[in-house]
Amino acid sequence: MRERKTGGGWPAVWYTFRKAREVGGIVKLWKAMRSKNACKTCALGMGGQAGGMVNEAGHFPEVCKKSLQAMASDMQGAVRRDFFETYSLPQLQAFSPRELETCGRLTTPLIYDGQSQYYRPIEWDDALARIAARLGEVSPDETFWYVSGRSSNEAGFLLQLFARIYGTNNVSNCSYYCHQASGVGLSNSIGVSTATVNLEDVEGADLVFLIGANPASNHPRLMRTLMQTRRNGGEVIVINPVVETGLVNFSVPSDVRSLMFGSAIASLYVQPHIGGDLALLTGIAKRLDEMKATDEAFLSAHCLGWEELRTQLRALSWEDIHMRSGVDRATIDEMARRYARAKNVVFAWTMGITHHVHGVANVEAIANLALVRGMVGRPNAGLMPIRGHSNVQGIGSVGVMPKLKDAILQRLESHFGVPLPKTPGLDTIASIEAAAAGQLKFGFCLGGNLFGSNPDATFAGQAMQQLDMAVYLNTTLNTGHAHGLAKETIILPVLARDEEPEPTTQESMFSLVRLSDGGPARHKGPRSEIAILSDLARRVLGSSGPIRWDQMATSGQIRESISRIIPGWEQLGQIDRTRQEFHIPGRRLSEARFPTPTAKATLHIHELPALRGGPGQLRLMTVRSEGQFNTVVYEDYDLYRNQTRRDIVLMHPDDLARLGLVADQPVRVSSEAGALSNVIARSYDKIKAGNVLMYYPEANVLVTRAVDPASRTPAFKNVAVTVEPMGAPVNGAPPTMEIVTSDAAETGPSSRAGMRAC
Ligand SMILES: Nc1nc2c(c(=O)[nH]1)N[C@H]1C(S)=C(S)[C@@H](COP(=O)(O)OP(=O)(O)OC[C@H]3O[C@@H](n4cnc5c(=O)[nH]c(N)nc54)[C@H](O)[C@@H]3O)O[C@H]1N2
Ligand SMILES: Nc1nc2c(c(=O)[nH]1)N[C@H]1C(S)=C(S)[C@@H](COP(=O)(O)OP(=O)(O)OC[C@H]3O[C@@H](n4cnc5c(=O)[nH]c(N)nc54)[C@H](O)[C@@H]3O)O[C@H]1N2
Ligand SMILES: [Mo]
Repeated sequence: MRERKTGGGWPAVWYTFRKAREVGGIVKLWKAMRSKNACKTCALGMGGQAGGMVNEAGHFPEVCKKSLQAMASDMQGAVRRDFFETYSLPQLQAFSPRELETCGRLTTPLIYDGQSQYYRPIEWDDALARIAARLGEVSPDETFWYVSGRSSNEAGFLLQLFARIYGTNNVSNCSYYCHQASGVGLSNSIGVSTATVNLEDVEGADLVFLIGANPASNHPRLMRTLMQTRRNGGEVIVINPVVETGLVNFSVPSDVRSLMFGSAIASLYVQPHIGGDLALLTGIAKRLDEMKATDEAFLSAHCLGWEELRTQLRALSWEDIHMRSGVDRATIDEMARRYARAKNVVFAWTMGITHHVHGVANVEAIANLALVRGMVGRPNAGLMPIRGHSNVQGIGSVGVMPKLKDAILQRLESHFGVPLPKTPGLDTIASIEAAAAGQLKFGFCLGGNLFGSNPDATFAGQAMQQLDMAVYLNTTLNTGHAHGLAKETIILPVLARDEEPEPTTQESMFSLVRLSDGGPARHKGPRSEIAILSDLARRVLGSSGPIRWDQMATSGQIRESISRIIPGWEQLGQIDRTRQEFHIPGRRLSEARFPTPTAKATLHIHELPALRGGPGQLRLMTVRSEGQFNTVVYEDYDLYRNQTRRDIVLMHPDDLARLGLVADQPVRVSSEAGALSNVIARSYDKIKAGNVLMYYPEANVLVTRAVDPASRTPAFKNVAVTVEPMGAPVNGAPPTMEIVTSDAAETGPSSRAGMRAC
C-alpha cells in the first residue's frame, strides 16, 4: 500500500463510483443521496429539506465516504432466504463484522429460542406477541431499553414514553458510551449541554482547537470548514497523541484547488500522552495567566471561581504539567501565544477527550480555557463537541435517558394524565452490569449494537446471556446478534430513515431540527420503528389507558406531543405544514448570559491525573479506522494510517525496541479485562512513544469497565496494557488474532468475536 500524504482527495471520488456500481448505477445512488432526508452518518447534519448533500451553511455538494457506505448498505439486497437454515450460530459467531453487515438487509423477524443452534424466521404477529407476553411476566425494573442515535426523534420519544408508562426509568442511549461527558461537563460549566456555536460561527473563527478528534475519517465534512479557516489566514491547533494524516493535509473532494493540491489543516500539531490533555489544557491556562493574557473584565462580569482557579494555576509546577501531559514547556508557551493572539476561537473535541475516567474534567478544562479569554457567549467563538451519530443529540433531547429533567417529567405527567415512575433508572453500563448480576430479565435495543459497543466484550456477552429475552431492532446483521444472545433472542427488521412511510425528524449537533421526508421501502418485510413500538405498547398496555397507542402510530401525532412536552420544541407541532426546520432556541450562545441560576459560567479546578500504566506497560487507545462506522466495518484497510488489516497494534519504533520486539511480530496484548493473542505489532512512528493504538470493536475485550464517575462513560481510550512477544515476525500467512479465554491461552471459534477476515 502506497503511503498516503493527504486525506480525502481522488480516492474519495473513485470510491463514489465504486459504490455506485455496487448499488446499480450513479443515477440511482445520486437520487438516493439527494433525497430530502437527514444524512444517516454523523451529526454534522446534512440534508433534510435542503436536500441531501447540502450542509447547514447551504454549501453543496457535501459528500463523504461514510454517507455513501451507509446508503449503499441500506440499498443492498435482502439476506438470502436459506441463509438462516444454512448458517448456525457458531458459524455466525465466526463471521467478521463486515461479513455480517454484507449478508444483506434483514426482512423478516427472527428468533433464537435456545432449542437449536439456529435463528429461524417467524411472523411479525408471533414475534410481537412473544415480546408482549414476556413483558407481561417480568416486572418493569427487570427490563432495560437502549437506543442508538440512528433512530428518529419520534421513535426515541415513543420508546421512552412506552418504557416509563410500562413502569421503568431504565432507559438509556449510546451517548453514555460517547459524548455524555461533554453534556455533563458543559452543563456544569455554562448551563448548556450542546455546542454553543453554529457552522457559520466555526467558519468565522480565526483559531480552531481540534482536540482528541479525527474528523478526516469521522466527520469529513468538517474538513472543508477547517480548510477555509486556514485559507482565511486562521489557525488550526490539533491536540492528539497520533499524527493523523488527514489532519495534516486534506484534499477536499468538492473543492477543485484542494482536490488538486491538497490543503494544509494543522498549523500546529501537539502530541500529548493518552490522558495527558487535562494537564496540557491546564498548562495553557497557567501560561495565559503568566502572560497576563486573560480577559479579567469578562471573568469578573460573567464567571464564578476565577480566584480559586488562578490560585491553583499559580501553585502548579511546570515539571508536573510536563510529566502528566507529555508536552514540553516550549510547546505549551507556543500554544498559549497563538491562542492569546487569536480574536475568535472555537474549541472542538470528540472521543479523545470523553473516553477517559476524567472525561468530564477534560471537558470542564476546555471550558475553563475558553472562558479565561472570554471565548464563550459571542459570535464566531465557543465550544463545540462534535457529535457522533446523526441523531444522538435529538435522542437525548426527547428524553431517552434514565433521569428526565424535572420540567419534562412534569409535562409528560400532566399532558398524558399519568404518574410516571420515580425510581432511579439504569444508564447503559449499569444495565449491562445489572444483567450480569442476574437482576434484569429483558433487554430491548432500538438500533445500534449494544454488545459490540461495550467495554469488556467477554463480560458483555455473558451479561446478555443472563437475560431471558433480548430484542434487537436493526436493518442489518451485526456481532450483537451473534454474540449478544439471551436465552431467547428476537431480531425485528426495520426500515431505514429514507424508507419511512411518513416524515421523521433529527437534530444535528448544531441543534437544527431537520425534517426527513422518508421514501419508498426498498424491501417488503421491514417495518417502521414507530409502527413496531406503538403496536408493542398497545399489546402490553392496552388501548384503554391514558394513551391511544394506535394514534401514536403516526409520526405527526408524536411530533404534536413532543412539541407540547419538550421545552424549545414548540415549532415541531407545525412542521408538517410549515416544513420549516428550526434551531432549538437558547443553545447557541451569542451573548454572555448563561442559562444558570446566576446567569454566570463556572470555572472548575481539577487535580492533574497521573498517566496510566505501571512499569513496562503501555497506554492503549481503541479507535475507528477510516473504513468503518462504529461496530460496522465496511473495509479492513485503514487508508489514512496506511494499514491493510485490523488485527494489529500500532506501536512507536522506540517501544518496539524497548520491549525487544521487531516490526510485524505476533504479540499478546493483555489488560485487566482480557487478552488477545496473535496481534501483529506494527511499527508506527506517528504515535507518541508510550502509547499504542488498536481498532474498536475488536479490541473491546481489552477495555476495562472503568468509567468516569461523573458521566458514566467508559475509558475506551485509556487502557493500561502489556505487550509480549509470541513468535517470529510474520512473513507469509499471518496468524489469526484470537481472544485468550483462559491463562492457558485456550481459544475457540466462538471466542473470536468476529475477527476472522474472509
Ligand atoms: N467514518 C466514521 N465516522 C464516524 C464514526 C465511525 O465509526 N466512522 N462514528 C461516529 C461516532 S458515534 C462518533 S462518537 C464519532 C467519533 O469520532 P472520533 O472521536 O474522531 O473517533 P475515534 O477514532 O474514536 O478517536 C478520535 C481520536 O482520538 C484520539 N485520541 C485517543 N486518545 C486520546 C487522548 O487521550 N487525547 C487526545 N487529545 N486524543 C486522543 C485518537 O488518536 C483519534 O485520532 O464519529 C462519528 N463518525
Ligand atoms: N472500544 C471502543 N468502544 C466504543 C467506542 C470506541 O471508540 N472504542 N465508541 C463508542 C461510541 S462513541 C458509540 S456511539 C458506540 C456505538 O454504539 P451503537 O450505536 O450501539 O453501535 P453502531 O455500531 O453504530 O450500530 C450499528 C447497527 O445499527 C443498525 N442500524 C443502522 N441503521 C439503522 C436504523 O436506521 N435503525 C435501526 N433500528 N438500526 C439501524 C445496524 O443494524 C448496525 O448493525 O460504541 C462505543 N464503543
Ligand atoms: Mo459515538
